[in-house]
Amino acid sequence: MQETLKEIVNAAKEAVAACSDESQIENLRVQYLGKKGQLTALLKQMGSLSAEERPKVGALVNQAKQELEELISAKKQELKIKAQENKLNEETVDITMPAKPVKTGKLHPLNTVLDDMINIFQSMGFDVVDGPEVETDYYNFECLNVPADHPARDMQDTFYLGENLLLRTQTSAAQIRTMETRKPPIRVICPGRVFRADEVDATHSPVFHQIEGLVVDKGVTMCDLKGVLEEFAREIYGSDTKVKFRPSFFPFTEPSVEVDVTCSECGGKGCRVCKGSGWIEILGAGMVHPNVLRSCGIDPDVYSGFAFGIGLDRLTTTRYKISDIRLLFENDKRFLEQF
Ligand code: 2U9
Repeated sequence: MQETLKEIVNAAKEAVAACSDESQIENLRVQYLGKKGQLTALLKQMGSLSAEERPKVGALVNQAKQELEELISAKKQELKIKAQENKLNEETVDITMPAKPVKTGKLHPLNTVLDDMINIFQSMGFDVVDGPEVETDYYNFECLNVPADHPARDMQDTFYLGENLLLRTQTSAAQIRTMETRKPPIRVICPGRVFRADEVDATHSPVFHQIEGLVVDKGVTMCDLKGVLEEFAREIYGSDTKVKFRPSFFPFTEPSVEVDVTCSECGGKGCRVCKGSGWIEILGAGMVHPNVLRSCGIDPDVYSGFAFGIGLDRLTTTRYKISDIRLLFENDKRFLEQF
């Protein structure tokens, strides 16, 4: 029996030494040490030995069993480490390989210009306020001193959603709400999408963008309006830009002005862009009408204010020399990737 034991142990040692993968070593463990394994079988034969031999052989078998257990578990560990190393080697990243190009998104040109404008007004102390695109007739027209028979209130010019609901034609309502909820001093700009029932062509779209501004405080005058708008124009078009204020009319401001800047294309000499005049109109503005202040609960005898409205789309098309406003809304990647 001792001979058999020696043979089994030697064969097992050889097999373990030759073993090269984890499943093979597990098979060997079962073959030698498992319930039906060769060493277990040997232990079962102990009954046939004499009482004198039994403890001696038993001790030898157990010793052999422990030796094989240790051998197999050491081999298992060794194979596991080897397998891990192989896996790591196979998965090595070649850091010299050129990376796959990452496609980055870009800001829409309208947003680039909008961000610039927000920065300019924020640097002058303006807050940015927002408002709904669906408005009531009251906030869009009535509160702004737009009379019932004004052409802007016509179905031909405004998108009505119901008797009293409409798509806002300007962002002024957000500023009305600001006046209703905040006490002066108020300094806000309100950028956003606005809607008018215009025919679509190269310079008109039924959806476009505005930035309106409002300042209300004690002692606000036309001088403040000129100072703020001149600063804005010079920041946008360059420090040598000249600014011209022409009298105009809006129901919500009195007096009202339209503001022109020297054409950035020709420097004021006259060219195709400014149609030979040397000037480009960029915005409308004025002193907030006393009726508008009154309808928001602000006493026009104590407070005064100025307001302005700037069309973002035209500012963007002139800055980037975009020939057709429709390009801003079509979201054609070939167009957008140029900015
Ligand atoms: C309040 C009171 C008055 C906003 C103003 C304009 C003049 C104006 C146009 C510019 C180009 C519209 O997009 S556009 O076609 N806007 O000329 N907007 S004054 O006046 C306000 C605003 C809010 C409470």
